[in-house]
Amino acid sequence: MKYFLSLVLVCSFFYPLIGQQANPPAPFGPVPTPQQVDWQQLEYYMFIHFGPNTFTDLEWGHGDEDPDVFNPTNLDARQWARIARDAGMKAIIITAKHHDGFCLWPSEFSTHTVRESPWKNGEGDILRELSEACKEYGLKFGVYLSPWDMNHPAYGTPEYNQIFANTLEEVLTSYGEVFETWFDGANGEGPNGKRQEYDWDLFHETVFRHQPNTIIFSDIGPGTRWVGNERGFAGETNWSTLNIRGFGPGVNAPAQQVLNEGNEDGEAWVPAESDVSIRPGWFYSPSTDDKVKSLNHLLQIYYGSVGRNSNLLLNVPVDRRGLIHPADSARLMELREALDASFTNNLALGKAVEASRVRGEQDQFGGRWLTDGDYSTYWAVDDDVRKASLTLDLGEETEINRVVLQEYIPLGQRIKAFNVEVWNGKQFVEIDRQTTIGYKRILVFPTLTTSKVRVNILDSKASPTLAELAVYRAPEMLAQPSIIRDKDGKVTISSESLDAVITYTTDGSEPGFNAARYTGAFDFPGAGTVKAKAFIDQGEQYSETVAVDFDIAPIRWNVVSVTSSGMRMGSSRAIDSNPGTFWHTADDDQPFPHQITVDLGRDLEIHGFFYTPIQHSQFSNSGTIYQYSFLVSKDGKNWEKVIDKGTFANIKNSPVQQRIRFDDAYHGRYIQIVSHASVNDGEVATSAAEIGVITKH
Ligand code: FUL
Repeated sequence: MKYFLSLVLVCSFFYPLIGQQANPPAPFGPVPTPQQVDWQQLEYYMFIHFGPNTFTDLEWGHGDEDPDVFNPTNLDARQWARIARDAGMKAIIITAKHHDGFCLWPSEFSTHTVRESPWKNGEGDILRELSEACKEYGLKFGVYLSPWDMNHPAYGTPEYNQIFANTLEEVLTSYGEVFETWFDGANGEGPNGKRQEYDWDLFHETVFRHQPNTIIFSDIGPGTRWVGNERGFAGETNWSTLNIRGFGPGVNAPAQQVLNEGNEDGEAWVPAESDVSIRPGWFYSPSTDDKVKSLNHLLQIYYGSVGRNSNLLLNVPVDRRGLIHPADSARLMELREALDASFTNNLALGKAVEASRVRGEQDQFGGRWLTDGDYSTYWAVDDDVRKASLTLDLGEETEINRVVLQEYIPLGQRIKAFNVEVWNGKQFVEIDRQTTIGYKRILVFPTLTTSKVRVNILDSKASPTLAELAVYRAPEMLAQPSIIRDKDGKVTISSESLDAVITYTTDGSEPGFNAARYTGAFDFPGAGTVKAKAFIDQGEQYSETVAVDFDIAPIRWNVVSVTSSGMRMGSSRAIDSNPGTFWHTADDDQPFPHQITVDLGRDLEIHGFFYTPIQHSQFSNSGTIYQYSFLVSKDGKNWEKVIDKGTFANIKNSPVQQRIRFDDAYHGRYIQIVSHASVNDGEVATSAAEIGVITKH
């Protein structure tokens, strides 16, 4: 009896728990492998492009370079690994073999390797040095191997596929664990002028035989996919699922936009990896020492990749000494500091979250798991639920400017639409509305003060799950805005800083914090001044005011004639409001004078004109007008000469926009600029980046 009673007591004590225990949601759609889940959590790691191109100043070597050029004076792979670790990166991927075929290890399947170079008298092995340095600094090690090989004599023949597989085997069995194997899909001509038909099945089988846990990168994975650009930005909508059937790496890849955004109902789990270089090129060049991307630019890239459900592979090219240049390492440390200062203090940690729906009403799937700082626990809802709200109570008025959301991806990517609202003391107001979340989504918004944040899941492919909801108050970055207007009179204001609130005016007044907020491009086709200013710290800190004077936009303007037999560069580029493009006469041009005649579409009161010479450094000042005449006409037939043989005085040394004002106003619908001489002696050519009229007094 005693025994029976205690059994009843024990059972009734446990019964409620056992009885209401809800099962976790079943995985939905394609899900990541455990290796892909681990890989996704690396988030940020280093790419290193290094090889003969580093010494020859090329982006693509041709495979015929003398191995003697490869001779770093001070190579230290431990310096690379130390910098990567200090930068907060979790791994390094190196170009073991780029398109020139040069192997950074003494491969027995090539005669174009470090062994043939003078570096360490041909005894060196960069993969050995780097893989050991990675171990020492707690980093994972990965390799980029280009199947395209402009050096190998067998490239373009069936034998080459096996040779490449042997190469893979050699690399993947000699240097310990390789976390990622990076396949470039490029497929150009080899030394015999032939292309190779790649045997991807053989390559993949070889890779997995020796490195079963590696993540294979290519346009279509299978481990991770190219993000569709080399700028470092994933789509705002970014599914980790992709349709791969019928596609291949390289020429057979899905469209770049598809790679950028994934496919909502894609058949395979192939998450995006964003590869981008910290400098303009992938390989080191002394000419880019002063062109390392700014901190603001790198932060934009971080939020555009890691903040949009993609990993970030940031290239830091090693220099000719075999070291990371101080300009790059200094910038990486600034980035690390900015990210630490932004994301160390999660203001939501341990705070209460009220969930409108909870799976089986069970605590094990409740809102509190969103703020426990542990990715392996998650909030979930019943299978038939597609919408829900999560209200985070910060307990007191708190300054915030970042919200981070993470889906629990082992169960698949589910959420299709969500918004975030904050409590303003009276009601919730929306601050952002987006589509996908995935492994990680970071929302950036100007600093605000609130006590409650509400996340509404608005639509989901299956019952939503979320592992984490975090909020932060990141230090804000200030950057001066820039103002541009297109041919149709639409003004765009941008700022390198994602934190800044931008205000603007169009009436000449000073833009204060309470002036109109810039939220998107606006029409401003007439003459006038647009002023803009960037604010952070709720208006406490601000940039200089930027002002741009516009005259009427060239809407419906037409070039009616130009001197040029061939129109080498389209003449409409001289009136497209884009100083980055230009018109240039054909090479077989007629002798001076040259002219360009524009129909302004209607009669205007003309007080002057402007001429912007070519701004493109590559074309320097070819065809820049030195001596000019300017004519006006009402009907395009009878012309009035306003200026006869004037000169743009210092235009050769200072190729900036020239603004010429007339003593009197002229009325006309047609204008003609005549060139009598170029700035270059003996040159018979004319060009213009922009021309236009001044209609303001
Ligand atoms: C591209 C290559 O052609 C570039 O040289 C660079 O290696 C980049 C990461 O991938 O496809």
